[in-house]
Amino acid sequence: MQHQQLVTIQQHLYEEQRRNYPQASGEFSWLLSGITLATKIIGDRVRRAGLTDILGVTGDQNVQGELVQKLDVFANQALLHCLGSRGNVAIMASEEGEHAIVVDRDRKHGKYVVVFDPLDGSSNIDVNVNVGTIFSILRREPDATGTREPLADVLQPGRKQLAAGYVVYGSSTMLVYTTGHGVYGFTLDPSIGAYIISHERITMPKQGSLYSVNEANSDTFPEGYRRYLAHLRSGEAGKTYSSRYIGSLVADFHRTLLKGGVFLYPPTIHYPQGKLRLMYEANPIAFLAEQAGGRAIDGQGDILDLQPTALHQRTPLIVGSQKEIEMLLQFVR
Ligand code: P6P
Repeated sequence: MQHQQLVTIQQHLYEEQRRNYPQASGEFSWLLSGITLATKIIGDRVRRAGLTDILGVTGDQNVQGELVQKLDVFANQALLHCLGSRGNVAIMASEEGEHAIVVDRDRKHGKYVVVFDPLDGSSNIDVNVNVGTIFSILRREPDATGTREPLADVLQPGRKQLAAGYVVYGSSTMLVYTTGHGVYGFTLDPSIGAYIISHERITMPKQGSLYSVNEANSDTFPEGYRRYLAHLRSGEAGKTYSSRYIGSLVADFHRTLLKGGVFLYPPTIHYPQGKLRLMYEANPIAFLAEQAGGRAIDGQGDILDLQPTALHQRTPLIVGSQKEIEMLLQFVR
């Protein structure tokens, strides 16, 4: 690679900040670097997951004498450690923790709330399928009364996100993020341990030719979803659709972001409210989709307009190209 193209994520963040927030303090970039550090630590462990077994785990200790933890516990601790030491994070909420963690910072310094799924799809690791880390960054609004509960700082609609992104641990480790000025992709160069820009301004095609859903549930989808999928399969939508489903949200969305089409997890008999979590799956994914020119809905309205009521609440999620979402609304709304 010619070195003049070697744009690291730190350089990109600096340039983005100078372009869009010239008065910014740099605190936000400092916060994001905590996330990128954690994901490098997580990625290293995910890559070695198989080896941990081969190298002989004796009880809870592996050959390096490290305590072998469930990878999602490890990923959670990596994020809590890297973010907790960033100084400007006031509240952290994780898929792994029942309650949000309040880091004792006054509102002047503790400006940010970070919500994350440390290792989404972790059950797929055993079969070497891509997994991912998903994160969402919110501002901790000023509170003149001094009485606002931490959870109220967390339960903000997705439209209030300052930034969102994911890291997909796949054939390469890729970080995709947005701060509201477009979607950018970075690929980790393990030889130098840096995320290098690989996808400038990712935009989702207006229509794709793939749909992504767990067909095993389709008999229990509401009827409008079943008719919609039959419509896509029929060719009446002007395209011959094919089906792709990995069963790991970050991997299924990453493909949809780049190729277009639609990913959907509708209401099912087991998950009448949908399976995916609003705060740390649907909201960050929806922010990225909209920033890339796509759309994300819950079957009625936009995901980003939903007012959360609980940290781990679930929602139906249909996300993808404008055309496929527009068609779905004709069948479901
Ligand atoms: P199902 C993984 O467990 C996950 O939370 C998402 O990553 C994924 O999209 C979904 O569940 C898959 O669910 O019911 O199709 O196995």
